[in-house]
Amino acid sequence: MKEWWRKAVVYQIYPKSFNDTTGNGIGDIQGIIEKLDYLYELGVDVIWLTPIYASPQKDNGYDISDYFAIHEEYGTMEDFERLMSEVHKRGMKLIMDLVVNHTSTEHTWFKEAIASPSSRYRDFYIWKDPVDGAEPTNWQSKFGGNAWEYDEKSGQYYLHLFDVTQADLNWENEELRQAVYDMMHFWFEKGIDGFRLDVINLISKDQSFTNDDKGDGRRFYTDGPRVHEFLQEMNRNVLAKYDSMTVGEMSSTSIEHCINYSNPERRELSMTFNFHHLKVDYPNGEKWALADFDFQALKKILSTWQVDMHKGGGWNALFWCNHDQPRVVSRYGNDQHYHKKSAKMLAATIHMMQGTPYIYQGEEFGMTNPYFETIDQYRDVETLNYYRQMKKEGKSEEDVMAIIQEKSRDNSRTPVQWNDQPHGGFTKGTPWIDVAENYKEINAENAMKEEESIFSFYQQLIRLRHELDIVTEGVYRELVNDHPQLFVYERVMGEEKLLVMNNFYSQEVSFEIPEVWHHDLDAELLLTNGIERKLEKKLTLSPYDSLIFHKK
Ligand code: TEU
Repeated sequence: MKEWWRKAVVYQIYPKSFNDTTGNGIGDIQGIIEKLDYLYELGVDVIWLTPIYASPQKDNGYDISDYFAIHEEYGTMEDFERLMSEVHKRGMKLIMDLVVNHTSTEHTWFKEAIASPSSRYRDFYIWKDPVDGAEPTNWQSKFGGNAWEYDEKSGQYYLHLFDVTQADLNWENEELRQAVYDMMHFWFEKGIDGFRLDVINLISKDQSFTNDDKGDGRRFYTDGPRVHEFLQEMNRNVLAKYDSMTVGEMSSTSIEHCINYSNPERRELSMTFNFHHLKVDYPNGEKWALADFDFQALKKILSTWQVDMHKGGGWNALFWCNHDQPRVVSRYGNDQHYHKKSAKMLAATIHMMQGTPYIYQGEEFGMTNPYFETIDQYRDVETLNYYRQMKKEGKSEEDVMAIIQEKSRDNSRTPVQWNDQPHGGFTKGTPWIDVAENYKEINAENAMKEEESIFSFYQQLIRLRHELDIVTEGVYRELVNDHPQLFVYERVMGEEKLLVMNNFYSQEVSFEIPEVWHHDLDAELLLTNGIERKLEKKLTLSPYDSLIFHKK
């Protein structure tokens, strides 16, 4: 029996924006419980909750102050236990977010560490003396600015690769590692089914702590020297004892490393997220700038990861959206003129690949970027930092806002649009962040009523994955590789084959299907977002058409 998670589809919940039952404008655990039947109907197998632990919420929960407590605004431990049992009752599974590259500076470990350099917790974090009276290295925080913060009292700096309130943990310290494993046991003993591991490939830092004369420092801690050793230790100590699934979030990683993280023989993690396919609209690698997405690069990256991970026995997490990314229909699709059509096409593109697909809340009915007009509608710490930075560099308000509208992490953090009631039915109060204006048309209730909705298309994609082994196991091959507007691939398992054809543009296109399919014109059409038709040697695809054929 292959691992259960190979056939699973995961649904990601960002609790703060999911469903508010108290009227305080912030989503809560009870709100999740109320929507479990909806998720069951969608057909997903696993729910991933982004952090719900006690937190000052400087980074919406990725700054944890107590790993053993539930953030008050979300509810209580009893609420959490009820959620878990309601999830399990429906035959679904629940995974939590494990954020152990850093803690909040409000965590008692850090408070003791900063209060007294002789505390046993001092070494749980990374402290360095100044060099020439300044920061120990030139490493940059992912949220802008230098990654070191000075502590007057001890005259040392501590490292924070993210916000200044997110202090990096020192994984060289064995006691710290043991404390992390104990905490993981606590949650597994409660009955959770696994973890999504936040920026887990950053936990092992090169101990020389040298200046990066070529970059921002990432080469000194990305897939660092002891990361595989640490994950194997975590596996031996914790993961191997439970029938769990784990997905590592890998920042700026490589295929070679991801094979090592996820090949079962290595006993590290079940699968990995990488982000290379979500950087094809970064001009010269720069996130805070605008460019059309590079379609050829997108295909090449996705295809290379399909082929090479398979060869190396690794396992991909498949996704377009999460709480850090703009909405894909606004990004690689067309939310103005082909909203439904392009949302479905994008879904089909990754759901027919090998790996475990992730659906981010609202994606299943095509939520879009909100296109907020003023900076005070944005909440995200990274967005606000870069707003200030770009203004300081002399960019105009108009240019800065145009960039933020496309790039901000808040694009995915607006409230889930449940219906056409005020604030999209998310809250009876005032939401912590505005709902997108299009909630009256684009909402879950409408999608459930319509016959050919994006929601029902996702249901069908999920069903195909559950029913057909070829979707999980078939060998992937890209076809007509350099076509300027089509992404075509096949999956092959023995005699059985799938042909997946997607038009990524709003121009109609005629083309001759790959020769290897010329003898399989009796293949059955499994699913399309357009007009039903037979497979023919010459096909015409309408704007954003997606076609999936099956040859048994
Ligand atoms: O994100 C890690 C990460 O590097 C990015 O996705 C980051 O948000 C992006 O590079 C900024 O441009 C994870 C979490 O998903 C994110 O929400 C947290 O803020 C971050 O870690 C710190 O815990």
